[in-house]
Amino acid sequence: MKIGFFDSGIGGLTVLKKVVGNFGGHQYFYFGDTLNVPYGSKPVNKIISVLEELFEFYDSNNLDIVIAACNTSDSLITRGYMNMNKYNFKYISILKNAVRSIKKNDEVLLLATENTINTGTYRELILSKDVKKLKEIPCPLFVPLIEEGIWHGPIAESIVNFYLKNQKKFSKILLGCTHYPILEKHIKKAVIGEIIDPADYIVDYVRNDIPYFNDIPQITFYVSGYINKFKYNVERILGKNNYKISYIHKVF
Ligand code: DGN
Repeated sequence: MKIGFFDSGIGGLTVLKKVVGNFGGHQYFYFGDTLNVPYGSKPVNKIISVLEELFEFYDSNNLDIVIAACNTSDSLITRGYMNMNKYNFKYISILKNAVRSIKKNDEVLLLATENTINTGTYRELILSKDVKKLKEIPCPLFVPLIEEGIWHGPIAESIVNFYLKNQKKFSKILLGCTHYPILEKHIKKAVIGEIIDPADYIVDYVRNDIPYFNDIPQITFYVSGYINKFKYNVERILGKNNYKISYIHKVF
């Protein structure tokens, strides 16, 4: 099958890694818009126009499934900013899958980008679950930090603590940005609660659509910014796997 992903940068690799790990040898396509990262504070029109062109491209390449590996984009799409009916691929929303983790009476901490929180899409979906409490915290420094490759050590730890220092305990901590699982270790230290990575719920959901295929996965990365920097981070996240990987510079 042909399976597409998209994100502003490397965050969506946390989703790609879990999907490839579970479903094996398909053809995967990933667009990392590192020229425009971060999406969290970009004008909505800019994000939508990139997505329109990307989806046309994915559609004309006959992709079967496109997985939102970017909560910021999906918070707009799920809110109805784009007409998704015109595409032939099946679109998988990360927000709708993420909230399947939320149960009645949960006390939820949502960590996400400013744009994601501002759309109110997560808020609406989470509140419809009759939760006891919802606290939303935008963490705008997380994405630049992660794109810069600073994932461990005192700088990462102090930036996480800067946003989370006064938070104590929740039943669920929803990582509402695909970059954030990279800082999971620090987030776990700062707040008590069950960490939810929406990628796990996507894997569970697409099990009906994607069969396991025992072959070497082929991954094509389309990158709008510097390929070398992106490649370095891909190697850190995907590790030394026996995948067929190619990189193509592409701007939408
Ligand atoms: N990783 C993206 C998300 O899940 O929202 C976007 C992060 C960003 O560009 N700010």
